[in-house]
Amino acid sequence: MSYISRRKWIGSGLAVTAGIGGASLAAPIADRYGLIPPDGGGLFGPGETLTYAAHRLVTRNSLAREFSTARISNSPYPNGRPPKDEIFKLHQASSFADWKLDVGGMVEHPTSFSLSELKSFPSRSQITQLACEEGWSYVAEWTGVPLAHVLNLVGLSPKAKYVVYASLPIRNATWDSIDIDEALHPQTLISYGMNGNLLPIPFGGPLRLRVPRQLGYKSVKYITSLTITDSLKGFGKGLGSADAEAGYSWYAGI
Ligand SMILES: Nc1nc2c(c(=O)[nH]1)N[C@H]1C(S)=C(S)[C@@H](COP(=O)(O)O)O[C@H]1N2
Ligand SMILES: [Mo]
Repeated sequence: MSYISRRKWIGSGLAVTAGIGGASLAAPIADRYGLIPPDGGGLFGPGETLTYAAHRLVTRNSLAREFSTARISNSPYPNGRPPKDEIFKLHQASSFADWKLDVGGMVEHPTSFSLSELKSFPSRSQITQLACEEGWSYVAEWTGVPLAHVLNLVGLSPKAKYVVYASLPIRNATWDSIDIDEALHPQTLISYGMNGNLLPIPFGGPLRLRVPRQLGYKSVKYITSLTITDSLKGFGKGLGSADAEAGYSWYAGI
């Protein structure tokens, strides 16, 4: 038994509990570990709680699959059109020289990073799959600075639980959030490169959060802000993301 960690036993216990008595019985266990997701209430709440808590207890440090260069998709599909908004076009005209990523909230040093600063930090490249909840996917190489690096630079408060991220306010702006486990995971990138080039605008250039362990909608394009918080209650309807407000799962682990 020694080779199976206590966390894994608790995770298996959660799954067994759900099998016998329905997902709602998992909630008290999840609560004890601080693993109730922001959309853990309502009709689908027990299922959301079970999925999130079981993933976090059992596969917290697992890696998203990485592929060989041979598997990179020839024609990746950009979901949505490039922004036509005037404010975006102005940024584009100046090659995004004034694009900023504001990092604030529960950090010691709130900081506004320029693109060139972000590009000067240690980078990581990884070939992963982006999978949309609608059923299509593609494989590409993403390059960027690990979100963990930037969070360490600004000094995360020990109370921090979530990172909320949002697009520039344009027509197809959106916002989402991830927990600190996902934020500090080495494959979670603030991404500015794709397949060896600058990240193309249709794919979220100049800056996109790339969260390869979760469905495509968590990889928000055109990001300009990160807000670190201990609660998602003050953001929108309190469900943790625009997609959760539209009826999708906040936790979209794959
Ligand atoms: N700003 C912004 N980011 C977004 C979206 C969006 O509509 N606006 N769509 C999301 C969804 S639903 C998916 S599946 C992926 C698609 O990524 P792709 O355009 O690289 O295919 O982007 C995500 N990021
Ligand atoms: Mo999607």
